[in-house]
Amino acid sequence: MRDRSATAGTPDTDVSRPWDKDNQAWWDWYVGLADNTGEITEFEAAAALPDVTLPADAEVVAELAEPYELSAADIAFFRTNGFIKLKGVFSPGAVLKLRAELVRLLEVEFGTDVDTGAQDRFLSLEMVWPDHPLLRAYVLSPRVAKICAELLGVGGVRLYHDNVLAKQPGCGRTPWHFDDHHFPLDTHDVVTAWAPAQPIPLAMGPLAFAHPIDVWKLVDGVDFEKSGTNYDRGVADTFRRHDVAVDETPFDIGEVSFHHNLNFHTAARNRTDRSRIVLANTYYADGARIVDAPTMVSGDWQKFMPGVGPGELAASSLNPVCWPVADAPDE
Ligand SMILES: O=C(O)CCC(=O)C(=O)O
Repeated sequence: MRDRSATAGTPDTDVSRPWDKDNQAWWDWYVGLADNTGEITEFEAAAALPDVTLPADAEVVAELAEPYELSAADIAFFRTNGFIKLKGVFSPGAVLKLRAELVRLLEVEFGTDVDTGAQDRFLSLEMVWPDHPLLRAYVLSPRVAKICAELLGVGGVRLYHDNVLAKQPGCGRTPWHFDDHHFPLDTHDVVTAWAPAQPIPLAMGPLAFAHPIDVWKLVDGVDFEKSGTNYDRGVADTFRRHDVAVDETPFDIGEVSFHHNLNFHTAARNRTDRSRIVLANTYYADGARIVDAPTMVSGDWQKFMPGVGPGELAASSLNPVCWPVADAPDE
C-alpha cells in the first residue's frame, strides 16, 4: 500500500486521520474492503473437534513455556518468504482449551451464537490477557515469543497486542494486505503469531501468504481506497499477472503461522458451519518507537499502548518483554 499520509489525497484515499471508533468497527470496515463474488449457498459441515482431555491450567502454562526448536532451515524460510507455518506449537489439549475460553469470552461480548451462528461477521476482541491469567499464558508465552525473536533475529520482543478473531460461518474474505501500516511502529522487526483454536480446513478460510517476502514491492503503487474493493482487486490482479506464489493450505490442530509485517496475506471466506477462531498475537523488537504520524489503518492503537505518543518508545506497561523471560526476582 502506498503511504498516502503525507499528501492530502482524495477523500477515498486519504488515511491520514486517526481512527475514531473502536476496533470492532475497524474490522467491520476493513473486511468490507474485500472482493467477494457469488453467494455461499451450502455450508460444509466442519469435522468434529478431536475428543481430547483438556489439560489443567498449570499444564498449559508449563507447555507454553517449553522452548520450540527451530531449525536453521525454518529461519531461512521465514526470512525469504516472510512467513512460516509450524506444526505442533500447541498440543491438541492446549488448542481446545484455548477455544473453549475464547468462545466463552466472545459469547459474553457478542451473544450466544458466536461459534455456529450465521451472523456472517468478523468478530474481534483485543487486550484480553491483562484480566485473564490463563489467556496470559498463551499471549505472553515464552515458547511463542522465543520463536518470534529467533525468526526476526532480534535479542528481545515485546507484545504489541493480542487479537481474538472469529470469522463466522458465511463471513467474507479478509482483503489482501500487509501489516506494515497496521502497526504504527518504526521498525520492520514485527511478527504476528496466528494461532488457530481449531483445525482449519480450506473451506474455513486459512490465512494464506504470498511469497517471497518482497512481493509487496509489486503492489506498492496500488492506491489504497477507504471504501470499495478496488485495492483488494488491484493487489489480486497484480499478483496474478506476476504469477506470485500463494501458500493457501489447511492448518492442523496445534499448527501456528508466523508472518512478518511486510508479508502480503489474505484469507478466504468461511464456507463451513463453524466459526474460524484464532488468537493472533503481534510482537516487535524491543527498542522500537511509535511512528510520528499513525493513520486510521492502525485502528485504536492507543488501547494497546496507553500513554505512549507518536515518536515515543513503544514500551507501555501493556507491552511487556515476552522474550527473553525476566529472571524471577530473588526471594
Ligand atoms: O484472520 C484473518 O483473516 C486476518 C488476520 C490478519 O490479517 C493478521 O493477523 O495479520
